[in-house]
Amino acid sequence: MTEALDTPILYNFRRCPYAMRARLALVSAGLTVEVREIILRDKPDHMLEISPKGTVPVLWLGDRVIDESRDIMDWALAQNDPAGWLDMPTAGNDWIAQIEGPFKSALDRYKYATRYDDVDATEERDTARDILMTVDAQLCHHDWLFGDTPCLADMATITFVRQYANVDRAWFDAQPWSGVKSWLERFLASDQFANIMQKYPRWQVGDPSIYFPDANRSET
Ligand SMILES: N[C@@H](CCC(=O)N[C@@H](CS)C(=O)NCC(=O)O)C(=O)O
Repeated sequence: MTEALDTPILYNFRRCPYAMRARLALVSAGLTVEVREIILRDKPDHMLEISPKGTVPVLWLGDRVIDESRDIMDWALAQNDPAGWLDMPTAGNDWIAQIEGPFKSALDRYKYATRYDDVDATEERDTARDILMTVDAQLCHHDWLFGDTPCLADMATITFVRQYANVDRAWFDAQPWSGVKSWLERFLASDQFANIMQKYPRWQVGDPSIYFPDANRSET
């Protein structure tokens, strides 16, 4: 019988939008984890042992594995939610479902069109754009999706919007959606984003523990 770890272990990949949103929730909940940075083409044996599906993020609690980013967010915020991210209207869950489903599907086909048969990248780009445009007006009225502060619906989705914007930054910047653009800019300029994007060396068996968030950084 394995026991709960004092400090959970996070198998992580810095640029993965799923891992990014998990880290955002861990920071917001004030939790510390041991971070093990991986590379996707050579995953650690222990990570695959505890989560054979082989996606990041994976949170290892010692007596339990959480290997879906949304579940990591929910687990973290259930313990501590000082910023009130869970306080959101039901439309927040609808928005998260839109982004995780049709938006992400179109984003992958837009970004990696050559990996799919018979995909028109421009059509996929525009499908995703139409989804973003449904929230542009509300983001013109306030800084975050449902008010002046971010909630789970912002933080569970904005890392995918960042990925979308980066496929063709010049095209994204030329679009007329001022609400969505300022939402993303606000996030990219935030301390939270800086905090989750610090770099960690690739983890190898036997390495000393490295913690996330970095104590020195999180005090700033
Ligand atoms: N549903 C999963 C998806 C995670 C996911 O697909 N992560 C990608 C990286 S962004 C991954 O690990 N892919 C496996 C691979 O490329 O080998 C979650 O929410 O955690």
